[in-house]
Amino acid sequence: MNPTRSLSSEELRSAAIDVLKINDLGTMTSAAPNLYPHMWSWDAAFVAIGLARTNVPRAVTELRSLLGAQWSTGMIPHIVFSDNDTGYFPGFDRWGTADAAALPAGIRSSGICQPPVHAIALRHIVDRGRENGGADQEAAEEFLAESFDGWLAWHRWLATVRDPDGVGLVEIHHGWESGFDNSPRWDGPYSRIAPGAVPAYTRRDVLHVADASERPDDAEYTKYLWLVQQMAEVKFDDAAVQDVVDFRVRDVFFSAIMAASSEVLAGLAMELGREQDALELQGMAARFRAGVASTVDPETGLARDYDVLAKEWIGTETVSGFAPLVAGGDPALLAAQRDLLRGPRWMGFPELRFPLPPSTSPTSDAFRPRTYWRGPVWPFLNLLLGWASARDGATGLFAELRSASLQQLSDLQFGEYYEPFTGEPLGSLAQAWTAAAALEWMGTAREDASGK
Ligand code: 2M8
Repeated sequence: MNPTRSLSSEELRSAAIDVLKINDLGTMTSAAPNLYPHMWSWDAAFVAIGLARTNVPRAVTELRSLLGAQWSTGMIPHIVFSDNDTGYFPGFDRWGTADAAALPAGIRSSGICQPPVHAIALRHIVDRGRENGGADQEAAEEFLAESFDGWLAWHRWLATVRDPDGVGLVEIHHGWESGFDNSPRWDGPYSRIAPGAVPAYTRRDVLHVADASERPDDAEYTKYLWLVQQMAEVKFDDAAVQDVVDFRVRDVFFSAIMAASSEVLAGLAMELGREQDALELQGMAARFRAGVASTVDPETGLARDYDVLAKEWIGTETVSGFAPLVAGGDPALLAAQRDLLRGPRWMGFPELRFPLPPSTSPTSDAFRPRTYWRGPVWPFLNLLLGWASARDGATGLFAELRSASLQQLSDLQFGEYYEPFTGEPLGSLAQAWTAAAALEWMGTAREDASGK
């Protein structure tokens, strides 16, 4: 790109569409061309949001493929392995899920899950279908009716198996379930894990990034594999996993997505005339919203995770502390969180290339500007924060996030994550959910910036 010339939105749109095409494997989209040659659960939801802006039937196919891998328990697995096995590690065999009773026949998947963004994606597909009318509307409505029970089963599984005590927080059993793999949020829980013998392995992820130090280190990786092994030993049976696994954390950001998505799914249930299901889903939304709000540290104003095994709060200053903004709820809490987000520890930190929240606050000792989930800016997260801001009438914050995100993404690299001070794209390039975020930002109207 010629830096002296400003980019037209048509150029950005067509570059983003190209990235989704490069990653298109037919009925699923790889998260990235080389580093992640399979379908990831929450990536697929964001990809579907982007695809809904350009091709509603293809967006439907994305979610249909993901739902096709749903376990008989209701769990939606975090990776659905494609046939395009270019050596991602750990692959299907290393996961050991072939012995899991709940794995559907003919499906190759991992045995853990990721945050439930899917109902939000379904809402986008239905809305775009209705806007376009005709065949798009038909495809979207048909998919809504056909898939609703699957999404409901997914939410029920999370609300029961992963929150057995009804505290309104989802318990996770691996940092990979959070999607924030090596975030400093998980340093405490991982520091207490002493892995047993893990069979020898060769990492592939470090071959696909310019600098291996951006990725989790080998000691972290061995712990990741140890947890997989613990779960595989009990064949990924839900009750048994909870008893044996060395990582048990109530993840506040996952819980916030559960709250927001349950509310959205309740709205879709009403449209289908399923009032009882809508009431149940509204109940889930209220419970998880309250659970998220209950974690807020009165001193920092940030929401916190809870380490179940160590019985302690995790107060590291990461972007997950803004979980209430995603969950929605008490207007005073949301207003305070918006002030904090715009303040000097986050979007207002003076040296930022673009005023967008880094994954860890630059004021924290744990901040690392180039290391994966320890500091870089993640574009898809900004889209989620923008969506929640628009939902809550925070049009000012929405417009700020939108404008800075479109500037960031005009480098046309669609980086997996970005260095906060230089704006350099890092990790994988041509990352599918980053391209999808660009398409969705472009599709949303410029909102009146005079709002909250
Ligand atoms: C990253 O996670 C995978 C493991 O699930 C990996 O590092 O191999 C995370 O950023 C996760 O949030 C994301 O869904 C996945 C694919 O983009 O990559």
